[in-house]
Amino acid sequence: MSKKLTAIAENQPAATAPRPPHAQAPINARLSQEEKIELHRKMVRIRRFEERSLRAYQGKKIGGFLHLYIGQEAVAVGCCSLMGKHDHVITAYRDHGHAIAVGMDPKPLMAELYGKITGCSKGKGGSMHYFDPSRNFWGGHGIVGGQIPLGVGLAYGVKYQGHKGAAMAFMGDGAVNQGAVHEAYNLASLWKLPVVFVIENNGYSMGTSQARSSAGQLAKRAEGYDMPWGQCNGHDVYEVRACMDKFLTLARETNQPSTVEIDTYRYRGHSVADPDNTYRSKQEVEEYRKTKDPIQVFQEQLIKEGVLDEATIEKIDLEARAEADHAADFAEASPYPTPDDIQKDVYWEADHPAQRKSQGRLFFD
Ligand SMILES: Cc1ncc(C[n+]2csc(CCOP(=O)(O)OP(=O)(O)O)c2C)c(N)n1
Ligand SMILES: [Mg+2]
Repeated sequence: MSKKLTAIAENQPAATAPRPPHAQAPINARLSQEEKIELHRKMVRIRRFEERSLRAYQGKKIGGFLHLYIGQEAVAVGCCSLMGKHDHVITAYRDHGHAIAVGMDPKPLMAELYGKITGCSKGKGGSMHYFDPSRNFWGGHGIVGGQIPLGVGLAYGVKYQGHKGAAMAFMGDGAVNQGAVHEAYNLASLWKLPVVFVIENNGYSMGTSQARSSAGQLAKRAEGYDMPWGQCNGHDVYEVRACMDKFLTLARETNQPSTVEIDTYRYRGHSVADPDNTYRSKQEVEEYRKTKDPIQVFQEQLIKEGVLDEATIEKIDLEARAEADHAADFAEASPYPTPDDIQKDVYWEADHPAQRKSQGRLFFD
């Protein structure tokens, strides 16, 4: 039995469990009703966007990889809702949730999946390479753990420029054994850089459970680098915010890096083309859907608080579905890049030859 299923068996279902005090944490207690609804709306928008992208994939409009974030929405939404002007985000290839959470428009996101020129990476990146520097969102990276040293670089930049901010460097549970992650931990601690390493522990890396691949409590490895660490339940957006607020504040105020492990779960296969019935049972997935779904959990909480009612929930859902459909229509109607576009926006120096400073041959001269 996986660690995840054991955890469920030990807990009561979310609907009947006593509410943790996270709703009363200062960072949550000061949310307005509209801000609480916005957290809910963002999670619904992510889910409907991804469901629509899955239908497009099945209709052969999208090819290659499509790593869905369904089930993990509270993590990206909770973390990104805490961002200030000088905070930054970088993540791995399961990046749709983070992109919508930082405020990217779904139209260029869907167009990117379709490989169209109107995509956020001009159709050259696809699902794994969403990017929006204007929102301090630095991708979307396909090499497991490869984004983590870059996250340290973002934190270095924040400190160097004298800003009060922090970088959140997201990774999956499968990334924690990568050497680059440990090199990044080491430098972050040594140089006192304002970065929070966020492990989204969804229990699996492709088809191998965390229990079979990684020893010990994942975030606790931070202790070896003199960094504080935390762990929280990623099915509850309030808990994610309460936990991350503590570590982001530490980074912004004292340049203290840290690692936070957030327990979560994905309902779909690793990528949509992958088999999903060889390494976990259908019952396990169903159990999560029924008892821990982050949208359901938060919806019930907001109904209890008198913030949401059935009519508003339905309206939010209809709007999210319409938004996803419009994004697909936009993607469908957009043109593909031309062969002439293939060398554009790849290397800055190739696009700006007059300002080039380096010597030697560019890759595609
Ligand atoms: C360096 C490297 N090794 C292997 C792969 C192939 N690969 C892609 S995703 C993945 C599993 C990663 O799992 P995890 O970090 O838990 O992320 P999740 O898919 O659960 O979000 C692997 C091994 C890769 N992309 N990069
Ligand atoms: Mg994983």
